[in-house]
Amino acid sequence: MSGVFLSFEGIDGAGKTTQVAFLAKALERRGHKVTWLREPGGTLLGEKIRSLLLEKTDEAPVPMAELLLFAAARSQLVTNRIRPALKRGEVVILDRFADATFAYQGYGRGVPLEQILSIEALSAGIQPKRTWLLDLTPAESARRRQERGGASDRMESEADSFRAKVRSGYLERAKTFPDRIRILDASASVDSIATQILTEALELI
Ligand code: T5A
Repeated sequence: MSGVFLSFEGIDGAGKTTQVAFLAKALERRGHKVTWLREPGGTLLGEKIRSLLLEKTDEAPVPMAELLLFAAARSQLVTNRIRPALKRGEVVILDRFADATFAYQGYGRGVPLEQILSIEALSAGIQPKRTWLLDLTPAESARRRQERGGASDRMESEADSFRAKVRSGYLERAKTFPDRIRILDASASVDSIATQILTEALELI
C-alpha cells in the first residue's frame, strides 16, 4: 500500500471535523489526492449503522452490541474505502478510527480492554501512520457544543463524567503508541492547530 493513512481523535466537540477539513483542503491545494472519511460512516452500510448508533430510542444498545456495531462499520470502511484508496496512493484522512473504540467503549463503557483489542484486530487490521489527538476538557467540550446549538445525539447526551473517562482512555492509548499519536492542545486557536498539523503531515507524505 503506497498511500498515507492519517487520523484525528478526541472527545466530542474537540475540533476534529474542523481540522480534517483544513488539512484535506490544504493538501488538495498542494496537488495531493485526498480521501476524507468519517467513522462511523463512509459507506452505505456504515452510514446506516451510524444512524442506529447515534439516534436516541427507547432501547439503547448494550455495550457489547455498541462495540460490535462500531466494529462492523469499520470493517466495511477498511475493506471498501480505506485499503483501495491507500492502494491508489492517496492520502486517507479519518475523522476517528480504532482509537475511538478503545477510548469510548473501553474506558467510557467499561468493556474489557482485551475484548476491545481482539475486535480491533478483526475489524481494523491496519493503523494510521499518524494520529492527532485533540485533547480538550469535558467542560470546554460541553461549552462548545452548547454554543454550536442543535440537538445532541445519543453519544453526545452522555454526562461530562463519561467524556472524562473517554479522555483518560485516549491519553492512555497515546502512552501505548507514542510515535503514532500526537497530543495537541485543542483549546488553542483553529489556525495554530491547523498549521502544526499541516507541517507534520507534509513531512510524513
Ligand atoms: N464513537 C465513534 C464511539 O463511541 N466509538 C467509536 O469507535 C467511534 C468511531 C460519533 C460518535 O460516536 C462515538 C464518538 C462520537 O460520540 P462524531 O460525529 O464523529 O460522532 O463525533 P463528534 O465528536 O460528536 O463530532 P463533533 O462534530 O461534535 O466534534 P468535532 O468534529 O470534534 O468538532 P468540530 O470540528 O465539529 O467542532 C466543534 C465546535 O467547536 C468549534 C467549531 O467551530 C464547532 O462549533 N471549534 C473550535 N472553537 C474554538 N477553538 C478551536 N480550536 C475550535 N475547533 C473547533
